[in-house]
Amino acid sequence: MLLSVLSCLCSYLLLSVSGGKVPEAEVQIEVMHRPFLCHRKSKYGDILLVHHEGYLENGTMFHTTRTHGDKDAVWFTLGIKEVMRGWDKGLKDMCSGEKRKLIVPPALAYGKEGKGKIPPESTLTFIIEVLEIRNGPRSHESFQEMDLNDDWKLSWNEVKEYLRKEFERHGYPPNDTLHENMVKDIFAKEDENKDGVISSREFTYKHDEL
Ligand SMILES: *[C@@H]1O[C@H](CO)[C@@H](O)[C@H](O)[C@H]1NC(C)=O
Ligand SMILES: *[C@@H]1O[C@H](CO)[C@@H](O)[C@H](O)[C@H]1NC(C)=O
Ligand SMILES: [Ca+2]
Ligand SMILES: [Ca+2]
Repeated sequence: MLLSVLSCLCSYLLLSVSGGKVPEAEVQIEVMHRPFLCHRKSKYGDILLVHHEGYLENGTMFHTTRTHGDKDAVWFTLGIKEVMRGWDKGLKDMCSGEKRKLIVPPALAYGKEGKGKIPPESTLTFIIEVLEIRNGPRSHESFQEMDLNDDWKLSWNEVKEYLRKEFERHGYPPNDTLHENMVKDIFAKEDENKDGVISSREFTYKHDEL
């Protein structure tokens, strides 16, 4: 709440300084259902399990995760541009069980190019239901969970062990080649000073803000 007030204030100040530049595209959010009980709300860095349906401007559905019951629901990390920016902006502060309709302008979706079935310059409508919210790898809790020897650094093996456990938890068979490749990617991005470990600072303060 405080944050959103601050960011409104900031954009107001920016606007008055720059003499009214074009406001940034916004996602239109409509809460369709909010559960009575809400233990925690989604924040940047969380991983969300969602069902979603996507519609084009003429009402044609171009995608749904509902064809095979709950099997096709998807996990993604909020706030790190893993998904289109409209989702990062439109799925904050959600409760598990909440359902929203998002109307996403092209600038926050597939833009001038479009993609596959989505024509260029499409405003897209999504119906999104959050089934589950978990601490993403960015949270302090997950750092501690990953840091097996409590030295405040993540070694290659600690990250790999974490991936193996996460895969297992989601019902995927462990795959050493895949995990090695993922760890390599993670270290390439996260180990900024290339000392072979990911420090808590390197881990926590990175994609914190968009
Ligand atoms: C809706 O728009 C899409 C993309 O332009 C097009 O392929 C589809 O045929 C349209 N459907 C209807 C019912 O007009
Ligand atoms: C393990 O992952 C590699 C790399 O992604 C893939 O090529 C291979 O097929 C996977 N092996 C199994 C048994 O799933
Ligand atoms: Ca460690
Ligand atoms: Ca490091």
